[in-house]
Amino acid sequence: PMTRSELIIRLKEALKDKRFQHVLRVEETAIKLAEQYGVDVEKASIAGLCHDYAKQRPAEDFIAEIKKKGLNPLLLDYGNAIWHGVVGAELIKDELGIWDEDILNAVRHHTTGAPIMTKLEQIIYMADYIEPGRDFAGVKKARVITAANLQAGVAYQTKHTLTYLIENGKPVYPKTIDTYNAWVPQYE
Ligand code: DGI
Ligand code: FE
Ligand code: FE
Ligand code: FE
Repeated sequence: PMTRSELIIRLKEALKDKRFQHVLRVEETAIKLAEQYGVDVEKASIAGLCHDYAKQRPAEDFIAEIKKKGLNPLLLDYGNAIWHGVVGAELIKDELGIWDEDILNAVRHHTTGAPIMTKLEQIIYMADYIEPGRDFAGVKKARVITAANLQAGVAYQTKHTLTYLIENGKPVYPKTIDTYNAWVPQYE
Protein backbone atom coordinates (compact mmCIF):
# COMPACT_ATOMS: atom_id res chain seq x y z
CA PRO A 1 0.00 0.00 0.00
CA MET A 2 0.94 3.60 -0.58
CA THR A 3 2.67 5.47 2.24
CA ARG A 4 1.48 8.91 3.36
CA SER A 5 4.42 10.61 1.60
CA GLU A 6 3.69 8.76 -1.67
CA LEU A 7 0.05 9.82 -1.40
CA ILE A 8 1.14 13.43 -0.80
CA ILE A 9 3.17 13.36 -4.04
CA ARG A 10 0.18 12.09 -6.02
CA LEU A 11 -2.12 14.71 -4.50
CA LYS A 12 0.33 17.52 -5.29
CA GLU A 13 0.26 16.40 -8.93
CA ALA A 14 -3.54 16.14 -9.02
CA LEU A 15 -4.43 19.41 -7.27
CA LYS A 16 -3.73 23.12 -7.48
CA ASP A 17 -1.87 24.47 -4.46
CA LYS A 18 -4.93 26.10 -2.86
CA ARG A 19 -6.84 22.79 -2.97
CA PHE A 20 -3.77 20.86 -1.78
CA GLN A 21 -3.46 23.14 1.26
CA HIS A 22 -7.17 22.56 1.98
CA VAL A 23 -6.74 18.77 2.00
CA LEU A 24 -3.82 19.07 4.43
CA ARG A 25 -6.05 21.11 6.78
CA VAL A 26 -8.89 18.59 6.40
CA GLU A 27 -6.44 15.80 7.31
CA GLU A 28 -5.26 17.70 10.41
CA THR A 29 -8.86 18.42 11.50
CA ALA A 30 -9.94 14.82 10.80
CA ILE A 31 -7.06 13.44 12.89
CA LYS A 32 -8.05 15.61 15.86
CA LEU A 33 -11.70 14.55 15.59
CA ALA A 34 -10.65 10.89 15.25
CA GLU A 35 -8.60 11.13 18.45
CA GLN A 36 -11.49 12.80 20.26
CA TYR A 37 -14.19 10.42 19.03
CA GLY A 38 -12.22 7.15 19.12
CA VAL A 39 -11.87 6.53 15.39
CA ASP A 40 -8.89 4.96 13.51
CA VAL A 41 -6.50 7.91 13.09
CA GLU A 42 -4.71 6.35 10.12
CA LYS A 43 -7.97 6.00 8.18
CA ALA A 44 -8.96 9.56 9.11
CA SER A 45 -5.61 10.78 7.77
CA ILE A 46 -5.87 8.95 4.43
CA ALA A 47 -9.55 9.81 3.92
CA GLY A 48 -8.89 13.47 4.77
CA LEU A 49 -6.01 13.62 2.31
CA CYS A 50 -7.78 11.99 -0.61
CA HIS A 51 -11.37 13.27 -0.15
CA ASP A 52 -10.99 15.92 -2.92
CA TYR A 53 -8.54 13.93 -5.09
CA ALA A 54 -10.87 14.18 -8.13
CA LYS A 55 -12.02 17.79 -7.59
CA GLN A 56 -10.09 19.17 -10.56
CA ARG A 57 -10.87 16.46 -13.10
CA PRO A 58 -12.79 17.26 -16.30
CA ALA A 59 -16.43 16.22 -16.66
CA GLU A 60 -15.54 13.62 -19.30
CA ASP A 61 -13.47 11.62 -16.76
CA PHE A 62 -16.45 11.40 -14.40
CA ILE A 63 -18.91 10.52 -17.17
CA ALA A 64 -16.60 7.74 -18.40
CA GLU A 65 -16.25 6.37 -14.85
CA ILE A 66 -20.03 6.47 -14.23
CA LYS A 67 -20.52 4.35 -17.36
CA LYS A 68 -17.54 2.05 -16.72
CA LYS A 69 -18.65 1.24 -13.14
CA GLY A 70 -22.38 1.22 -13.89
CA LEU A 71 -23.05 3.88 -11.26
CA ASN A 72 -26.52 5.41 -10.82
CA PRO A 73 -27.37 7.16 -14.14
CA LEU A 74 -29.09 9.92 -12.13
CA LEU A 75 -25.56 11.13 -11.43
CA LEU A 76 -25.36 12.30 -15.05
CA ASP A 77 -27.90 15.04 -14.24
CA TYR A 78 -25.50 16.61 -11.72
CA GLY A 79 -21.97 17.95 -11.95
CA ASN A 80 -18.58 18.21 -10.30
CA ALA A 81 -20.03 19.19 -6.89
CA ILE A 82 -21.62 15.73 -6.63
CA TRP A 83 -19.26 13.72 -8.84
CA HIS A 84 -15.94 14.52 -7.16
CA GLY A 85 -16.95 12.54 -4.04
CA VAL A 86 -19.20 9.74 -5.30
CA VAL A 87 -17.35 9.11 -8.56
CA GLY A 88 -14.05 10.39 -7.17
CA ALA A 89 -13.98 7.40 -4.80
CA GLU A 90 -13.88 5.10 -7.85
CA LEU A 91 -10.96 7.06 -9.32
CA ILE A 92 -9.14 6.78 -5.97
CA LYS A 93 -9.62 3.01 -6.09
CA ASP A 94 -8.47 2.72 -9.72
CA GLU A 95 -5.61 5.20 -9.64
CA LEU A 96 -4.32 5.27 -6.06
CA GLY A 97 -5.05 1.65 -5.17
CA ILE A 98 -6.94 2.56 -2.00
CA TRP A 99 -9.51 -0.21 -1.56
CA ASP A 100 -10.53 0.28 2.07
CA GLU A 101 -14.32 0.65 1.91
CA ASP A 102 -14.43 2.70 5.14
CA ILE A 103 -12.14 5.28 3.54
CA LEU A 104 -13.95 5.13 0.16
CA ASN A 105 -17.34 5.63 1.81
CA ALA A 106 -16.01 8.64 3.69
CA VAL A 107 -14.97 10.12 0.33
CA ARG A 108 -18.27 9.14 -1.33
CA HIS A 109 -20.34 10.86 1.34
CA HIS A 110 -18.19 13.88 2.15
CA THR A 111 -20.34 16.36 0.15
CA THR A 112 -23.92 15.08 0.50
CA GLY A 113 -23.66 13.09 3.71
CA ALA A 114 -25.80 9.96 3.92
CA PRO A 115 -28.67 8.77 6.14
CA ILE A 116 -26.39 6.25 7.85
CA MET A 117 -22.77 7.28 8.33
CA THR A 118 -19.98 5.65 10.33
CA LYS A 119 -18.09 7.88 12.73
CA LEU A 120 -15.27 8.07 10.15
CA GLU A 121 -17.73 9.30 7.51
CA GLN A 122 -19.14 11.87 9.94
CA ILE A 123 -15.62 13.05 10.75
CA ILE A 124 -14.62 13.61 7.11
CA TYR A 125 -17.96 15.33 6.40
CA MET A 126 -17.36 17.68 9.35
CA ALA A 127 -13.59 18.17 8.89
CA ASP A 128 -14.21 19.38 5.33
CA TYR A 129 -16.72 21.92 6.65
CA ILE A 130 -14.84 23.28 9.68
CA GLU A 131 -11.13 23.04 8.72
CA PRO A 132 -9.28 26.18 9.89
CA GLY A 133 -9.23 27.77 6.40
CA ARG A 134 -13.02 27.85 6.16
CA ASP A 135 -14.55 31.27 6.68
CA PHE A 136 -18.31 31.64 6.36
CA ALA A 137 -21.11 32.84 8.61
CA GLY A 138 -21.73 30.05 11.09
CA VAL A 139 -18.37 28.25 10.84
CA LYS A 140 -17.41 29.17 14.42
CA LYS A 141 -20.69 27.79 15.69
CA ALA A 142 -20.18 24.64 13.58
CA ARG A 143 -16.75 24.14 15.23
CA VAL A 144 -18.13 24.56 18.76
CA ILE A 145 -21.05 22.20 18.14
CA THR A 146 -18.84 19.56 16.49
CA ALA A 147 -16.37 19.67 19.40
CA ALA A 148 -19.25 19.01 21.81
CA ASN A 149 -21.26 16.46 19.79
CA LEU A 150 -20.29 14.98 16.41
CA GLN A 151 -23.86 14.05 15.42
CA ALA A 152 -25.12 17.54 16.24
CA GLY A 153 -22.36 18.89 13.99
CA VAL A 154 -23.58 16.69 11.13
CA ALA A 155 -27.14 17.96 11.65
CA TYR A 156 -25.95 21.59 11.74
CA GLN A 157 -24.01 21.32 8.48
CA THR A 158 -26.78 19.40 6.74
CA LYS A 159 -29.42 21.98 7.61
CA HIS A 160 -27.23 24.91 6.60
CA THR A 161 -26.11 23.35 3.31
CA LEU A 162 -29.66 22.48 2.25
CA THR A 163 -30.79 26.01 3.17
CA TYR A 164 -27.92 27.45 1.08
CA LEU A 165 -28.80 25.27 -1.93
CA ILE A 166 -32.47 26.24 -1.79
CA GLU A 167 -31.79 29.95 -1.26
CA ASN A 168 -29.53 29.92 -4.31
CA GLY A 169 -31.79 27.88 -6.58
CA LYS A 170 -29.26 25.04 -6.92
CA PRO A 171 -30.27 21.49 -7.83
CA VAL A 172 -30.47 19.28 -4.73
CA TYR A 173 -29.16 15.72 -5.10
CA PRO A 174 -31.72 13.30 -3.59
CA LYS A 175 -29.19 11.91 -1.11
CA THR A 176 -28.75 15.41 0.32
CA ILE A 177 -32.47 15.42 1.17
CA ASP A 178 -32.26 11.89 2.57
CA THR A 179 -29.40 13.07 4.80
CA TYR A 180 -31.50 16.01 5.98
CA ASN A 181 -34.44 13.76 6.91
CA ALA A 182 -32.24 11.28 8.75
CA TRP A 183 -30.20 13.79 10.76
CA VAL A 184 -31.85 17.16 11.26
CA PRO A 185 -35.13 16.25 13.00
CA GLN A 186 -33.29 13.78 15.26
CA TYR A 187 -30.04 15.51 16.21
CA GLU A 188 -30.42 19.25 15.82
O1 DGI B 1 -15.03 20.07 -2.23
P1 DGI B 1 -15.15 21.12 -1.16
O2 DGI B 1 -15.35 22.49 -1.72
O3 DGI B 1 -14.03 21.09 -0.18
O4 DGI B 1 -16.46 20.80 -0.29
P2 DGI B 1 -17.69 19.83 -0.64
O5 DGI B 1 -17.25 18.62 -1.34
O6 DGI B 1 -18.41 19.62 0.64
O7 DGI B 1 -18.55 20.66 -1.66
C1 DGI B 1 -19.29 21.69 -1.13
C2 DGI B 1 -20.20 22.22 -2.19
O8 DGI B 1 -21.10 21.20 -2.65
C3 DGI B 1 -21.02 23.30 -1.56
O9 DGI B 1 -20.92 24.45 -2.36
C4 DGI B 1 -22.41 22.76 -1.55
C5 DGI B 1 -22.37 21.73 -2.66
N1 DGI B 1 -23.41 20.70 -2.47
C6 DGI B 1 -23.66 19.92 -1.40
N2 DGI B 1 -24.76 19.18 -1.59
C7 DGI B 1 -25.21 19.48 -2.84
C8 DGI B 1 -24.34 20.45 -3.40
N3 DGI B 1 -24.52 20.99 -4.64
C9 DGI B 1 -25.59 20.60 -5.34
N4 DGI B 1 -25.83 21.12 -6.52
N5 DGI B 1 -26.49 19.67 -4.84
C10 DGI B 1 -26.35 19.09 -3.62
O10 DGI B 1 -27.17 18.26 -3.22
FE1 FE C 1 -15.20 18.05 -1.71
FE1 FE D 1 -18.20 19.41 2.61
FE1 FE E 1 -12.97 19.42 0.61
